[in-house]
Formats: sequence, C-alpha cells, structure tokens
Amino acid sequence: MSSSIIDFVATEARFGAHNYEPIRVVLSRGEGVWVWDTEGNRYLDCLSAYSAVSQGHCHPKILAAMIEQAHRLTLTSRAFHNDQLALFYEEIAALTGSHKVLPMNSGAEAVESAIKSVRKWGYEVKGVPDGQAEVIVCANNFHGRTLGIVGFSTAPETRTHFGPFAPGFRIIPFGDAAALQDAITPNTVAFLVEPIQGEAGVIIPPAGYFTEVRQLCTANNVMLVLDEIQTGLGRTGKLLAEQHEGIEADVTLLGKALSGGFYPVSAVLSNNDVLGTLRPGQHGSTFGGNPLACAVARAALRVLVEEGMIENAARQGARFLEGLKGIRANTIREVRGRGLMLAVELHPEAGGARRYCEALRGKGILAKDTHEHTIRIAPPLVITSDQVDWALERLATTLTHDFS
Ligand code: IF1
Repeated sequence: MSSSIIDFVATEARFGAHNYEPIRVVLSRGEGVWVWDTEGNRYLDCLSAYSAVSQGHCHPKILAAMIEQAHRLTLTSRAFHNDQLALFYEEIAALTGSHKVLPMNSGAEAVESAIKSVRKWGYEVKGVPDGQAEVIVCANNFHGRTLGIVGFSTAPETRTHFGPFAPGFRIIPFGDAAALQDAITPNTVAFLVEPIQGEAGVIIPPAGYFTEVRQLCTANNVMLVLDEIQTGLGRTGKLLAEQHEGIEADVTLLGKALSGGFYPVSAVLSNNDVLGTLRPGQHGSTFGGNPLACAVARAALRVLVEEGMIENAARQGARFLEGLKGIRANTIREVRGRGLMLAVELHPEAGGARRYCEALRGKGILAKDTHEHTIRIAPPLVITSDQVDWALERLATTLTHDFS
C-alpha cells in the first residue's frame, strides 16, 4: 500500500472534522526529543504534544510500565478496587504534598471536576446559597474545550456558536490582583487561574501577583484553583509553577505530562476539604483511575524525579531563553519564558509566525505558532545543552530570514 504524505494529509482532510490546521509533516516515530516523519526525516520536537511529552517520546521506563500493566489488568471501573490506584494516590500525594486526589482522564475533565467540587464545597462548607456560587476566571484563559469551560473563555473562536453557556463565572484581567479583590463577593467559591497563561502566548504575571492572590483568597475564604495542566510537572523548572512564588493552591490540576504522553491521565489534587465533599455517586468516570493509567502515571512521575528532569528544565530553559534573547533579528518583538515554556513573539510586520514554523520544519525543528505572531517553544524536559544550541542556531537563521 502506498503511504505518501499526500495520502495521509488528504485522507485526514476528507474524513476528519477540520478542527485543526497541522503543520505539513506526518510523524511516525519518536524517541526522546526527536520525532521522525514517514520519509525518515528527523525533527527536534519543540512542542512536546503541547507539553504532554515532557519526559521525552516513548520513554523506555514508562513504556515498560505500560506494557507490564497492559499484560496484567487494564480496566476495572471504580465499581471495584484495583491494585494500582492506591499506589498512585500515595505517590502523587507525597510528591505534591496533597491530601486528596481525584483521578480523571483529560485536562478539561480535571477542570470540570474541580469546578463541580468547589461549587459543592461552596454550598456545603462555605454556606453559599444554592445555585449562587461564583467562580472567578481570567481573560485569555485556556482551560479546555468542554461546554462548561468554553462558556467562560474570552477567545471568540473557542466559544462562538457553541452556546448557550452555563452561568456562574466572572472574568477579570490576568495579573491584576486588585481586579480579583473587586470581583470577590460573598458567593465567590473559587478563583481558577493558570500560573502562566499558555495558549494566550506564555504570559507570565508580574512578580508578587500570586502572593497577593493567595492572600486575597485566604482572607475571603475563596479556593485558589491553579490549572497546572501545562505548567506543572517540571515544565517551568519547578515541580509546580506555584513554587516560583512560594505559594500553595487549595486545588491543583494536573494532566498532560502526568502520563508522559502515553495515555490521557489527569488529576485534581486538593489540600483541604474540597474533594471531601464528593460522596459516592456524585462524580466519576469509567476510565478515571484505571490501573493502566495509574501504572503509567506512576512511572511518568518516577522518571521525572529520578532522572532530574525538573532541574534540567530549569537549567536548559535558562540557556534557551538567554540564547533567544541573544538573537539579533528585527522580526523579534519579545522573548519570554520560564523553564522550558518559552515563546518568541514576532513583530506584526514579520507576516505571521506560521511561515517561520514552516521554515523551521524545513530545518529540522517542529514548533507551533499561536495567536498569529507568537512561536511557542516547549521541548521535552530531557533536552541537552548541545540540542538547545543546535535549535538556537536554526532559530537564529530562520528568524533573520526575510520572507517579504
Ligand atoms: C488543543 C493551547 C497548549 C491547557 C490548560 C487545560 C487544558 C489545556 C492550561 C485542557 C490544554 C491544549 C489543548 C490543545 C492545545 C493546547 C494548548 F494551545 F491551547 F494552549 F497546551 F498550549 N488547561 N491545552 O493548556 O487539557 O483537555 O486538552 O487534556 O488542541 O486543544 P485537555
């Protein structure tokens, strides 16, 4: 059977919903920071499946755990106990300092589960009148694609013509603690926020913002829910991005790298009684907490710590950022990032980030444009200094290229 790139792309276009516009490359293999296309060309993956493949593609120890568990037991449902869930709970709780864990599958499910839980906490613990709970969120947020979540998005393409939406959300600017103070009412149950806004283009809030946010939430008995689905598990150079400001969320959301990219695994973590309000029958998921997911997540967490990936993310992230800042190209408007969550924002006159991502592909680097003028760079956390330098050389020549 013929299997040229044209066939794959055309067949996807013919049968698939057109809800993505992929870079024209058909990948068939991955190992560490590298991926290969169907023609055997090698690329440095600077997207890491939107930060899910932080441990590197096909990490051998996660793979071994997955295969071993798949031979034994994959799914029991939560109608019965399995011999992996308790171990997953113990290990993730010890690592993150959490008290309670709710296992789910996708990131969006973790977000939805957290919203349900903080609402319930609001009614049953805080004493908010039934049906009046408010959750505060930020403009330009990205928390997923479900109806509940897109209802409080401010991006037109994610919400237009998907309504009607659920009420109960208030939107404030990101990075503005005074706006949070003004938005809190007696019915506010939670503030849901990303430590660094990813989809918005790697937007880092002003220093001290989360310290103030933490104080406001504590003072007003509002649950601070940090969506660390993208920033968590070492991506920013710390296990959790909250550690950069020395704060602790009441509820932490993890996903993506929780499985090292092998399998969808997400979790809601809480360090108080938020998850304690859920009683049998009130929430659940067929696949949530299944033994295969738990075994994969346990291995994904283990290699992250044992192989020093978090420290490496801090070290290589600093090197990458320094290198990007050193590129003298009149296309570059700003370079920003923390750890290996980086972005290069181009001047509008550069004609859009997409053409630079296409050019980078031609030079053996896969990166993704976002918001028209920004190139996001987020390689696996196992990247080496030599590989960072290799990427920087190619970025420098690509960004100085004149496409006009
Ligand atoms: C897509 C962005 C990344 C997330 C945060 C929850 C979720 C995500 C902070 C939902 C998901 C993804 C999904 C992906 C694009 C992507 C993304 F460009 F939109 F912003 F990573 F940078 N919270 N982010 O970033 O997790 O349900 O997808 O498992 O194509 O939608 P999910």
